[in-house]
Amino acid sequence: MANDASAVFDTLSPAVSKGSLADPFTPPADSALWRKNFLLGAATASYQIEGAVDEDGRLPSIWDTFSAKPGKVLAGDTGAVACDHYHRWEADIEMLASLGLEGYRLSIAWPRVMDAAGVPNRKGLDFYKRLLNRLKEKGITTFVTLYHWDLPQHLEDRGGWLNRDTAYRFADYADLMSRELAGTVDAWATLNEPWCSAYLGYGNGHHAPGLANDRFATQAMHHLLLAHGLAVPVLRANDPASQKGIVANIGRGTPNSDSAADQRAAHLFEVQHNAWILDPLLKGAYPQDLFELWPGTEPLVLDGDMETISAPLDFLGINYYFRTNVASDGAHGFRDVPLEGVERTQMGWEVYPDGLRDLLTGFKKTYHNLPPIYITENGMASDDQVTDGHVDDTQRISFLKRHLAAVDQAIKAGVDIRGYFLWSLMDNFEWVFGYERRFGVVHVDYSTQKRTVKRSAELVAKFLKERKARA
Ligand code: GCO
Repeated sequence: MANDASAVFDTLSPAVSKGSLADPFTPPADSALWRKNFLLGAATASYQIEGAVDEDGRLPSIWDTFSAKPGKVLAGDTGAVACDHYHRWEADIEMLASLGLEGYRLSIAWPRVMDAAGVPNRKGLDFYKRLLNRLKEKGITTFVTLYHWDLPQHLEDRGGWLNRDTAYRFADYADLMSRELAGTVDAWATLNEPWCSAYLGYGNGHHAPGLANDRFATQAMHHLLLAHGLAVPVLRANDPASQKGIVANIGRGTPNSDSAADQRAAHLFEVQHNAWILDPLLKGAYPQDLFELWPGTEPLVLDGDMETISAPLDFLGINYYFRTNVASDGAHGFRDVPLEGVERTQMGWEVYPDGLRDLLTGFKKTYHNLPPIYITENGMASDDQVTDGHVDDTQRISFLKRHLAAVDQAIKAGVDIRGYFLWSLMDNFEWVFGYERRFGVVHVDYSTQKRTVKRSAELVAKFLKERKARA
């Protein structure tokens, strides 16, 4: 069971609990992170933590189907149990609150709250109502993602995101959820990382549903963004007091040499990772360079679609993890050129905080209507082990400090960044890497479901406590 969350401060490792000033996390005094209105929280997602995949009428999702296929997920792991959050949510929220985190980003499992005919599932709805009401009772700001990849399988059976109708079904789902949860959600994000859903799910097949065709990727992306655009006015009508936005993962691509070909390759990398999503949302048009990279893959776009997609946003969620070094592939694209001698995480991702700062300051120049930004995911995976009841995740502490410094630099450069969510509150199902890759600031022993607060979380809690005392 979860450790006694209320005793978090009693478990602080000696170096921290004695109030050591030079702890390795606390930001410098002039950092914008000391502003009391800068929201600091943690994030999770339904399929990655809930488990209970066959309980209370939840229907199968594409990730239940995909992870059950041999060879798709490391060690054959699935989200069937995960962190058993569906049953342990009260202790998990206690733990979140005891760390002093001010915000919590969660996602709703579409298959848990509606059936194939669109009929609401009361038990599923009640789970999220209880969870959100408890968060509000504790004064925690709630960021709710409607779609974090767990598409109902019955919709995939009818074409999934290749079927335009799925966008309209998503708007119906957004209508139900915003009517049911209005007043408990401070910010709605329609989608999490459409790039992953479209490219990994339909482009290279590495993620559910596992289709691989560039043409599929661009059409799936169009229907995902259309779903977003159809949902935003519905959310506005049903829950006017909340913020509406979307969450995009962004990629920093750097050229392997100063050659024009490699510079072009880095540009095309960032078109494929960033402009493919941000241009439709903020400019109402796809970047034409994308179709240099993928000739002949223009999606079918109907009249009015781009106006729908570029509905004004209250915020843009940004997920950032690493930099990719690229060179020309000698044709019309790019290829990864992994750098030697750089710091990497358990995922093999390069630690590169400057990429976050540089992308954000670049977006401010590129998009005149760039909405306020929340860093909705940032963090790293490490092979964390519990020793004498503690987890000394030194690299994560350093990673977080450096990326928060990059956020501060972007703010000082004029980027309107209003908050930051750790990925993740707890270790969880890391998609095709299963449970081996640990992103949490809280360790989960999957054999006992015991939660152990890692030193990174202790230091974040200490900073938040100091910040609150100064307010
Ligand atoms: C993503 C997803 C998360 C991942 C995290 C680490 O950004 O890919 O939102 O679900 O677990 O990013 O890969």
